[in-house]
Amino acid sequence: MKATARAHTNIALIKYWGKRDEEKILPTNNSLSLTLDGFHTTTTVTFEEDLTEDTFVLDEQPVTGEQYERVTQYLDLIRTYAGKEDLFADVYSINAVPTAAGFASSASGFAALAAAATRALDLNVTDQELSMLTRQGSGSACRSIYGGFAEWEKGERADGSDSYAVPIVPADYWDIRVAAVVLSADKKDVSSREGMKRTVDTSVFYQGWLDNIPNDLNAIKLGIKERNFEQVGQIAEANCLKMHATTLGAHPPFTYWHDTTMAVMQTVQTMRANGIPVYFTIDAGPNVKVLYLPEHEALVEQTLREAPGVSDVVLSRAGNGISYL
Ligand code: 2P0
Repeated sequence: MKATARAHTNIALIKYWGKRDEEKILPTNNSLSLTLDGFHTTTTVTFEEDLTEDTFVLDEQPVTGEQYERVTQYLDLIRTYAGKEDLFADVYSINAVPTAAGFASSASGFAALAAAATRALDLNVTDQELSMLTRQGSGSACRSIYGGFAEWEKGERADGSDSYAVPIVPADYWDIRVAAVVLSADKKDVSSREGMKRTVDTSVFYQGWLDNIPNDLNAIKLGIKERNFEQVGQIAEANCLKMHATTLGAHPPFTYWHDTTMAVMQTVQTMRANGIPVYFTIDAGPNVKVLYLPEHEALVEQTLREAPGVSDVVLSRAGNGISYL
């Protein structure tokens, strides 16, 4: 009862920002992402009759505490789903997500864990079922089941049975690229979980965020289908700014931006004014991700490296969905 799965992280172009059910991880709005090939997690799950508890080894180090609890609680969910409550597992993970690149490893981590655990238990799940199971580990992870562009449908039902991601176009549909601009390796002040909860509960701008989502989604999906880079970039950048605006309207107010974040945003806008089509997006942290086309790679990388406060630039292409090794 052993299986190994690999999943890649993803970057949201229409952000997931808010939950309607925190326990089941059900979102208030649909989101849309691009899976990236540069960053992945490979996880082997081995269920054995004679184990008396779960073990979790990450990058050759045994994991305890909160991180271990999150994995073992997630395995409880899979065990319940499989009707095998008494079966424990060894979980062995390797993260090829440069932590300094500012990508949350929870997306690739939970997608690989869900895929390996269900395969190890011989559960015949569809991609949709796997996405639904993955969602319950970490929301954004449910989009990493697929390569290329994927949309997480928020669903309406209270039990979450209609809340999962669906593929939009595969990784080879369009060679669109992302530069991760590394500014700070500091631990963030407000975690994404806490930040989105505070925003939903208190932000005077939250309703405006929700009201705009359908327009942004329709426009970006049309842009993707037509491979219209300007349209996709403009919508992604504007959607990111709207998400971050909600944090300023929260109580107490907060922002994920540093002065260096704004300097990179300005660098991107200056490149654009000079005729290079580039757009930024920012998640729940200070680092900036820049969307660009292959023909501008050298110039984009060099310009970003020279921007104030930049410590590294990591380039990535569109990546594939779950694979089993
Ligand atoms: C996203 N983020 O769509 C958004 C944009 C951060 C900003 O998904 O609580 O780690 O595990 O469901 O998935 C980060 O949140 O949160 C996130 P949980 P998750 O990528």
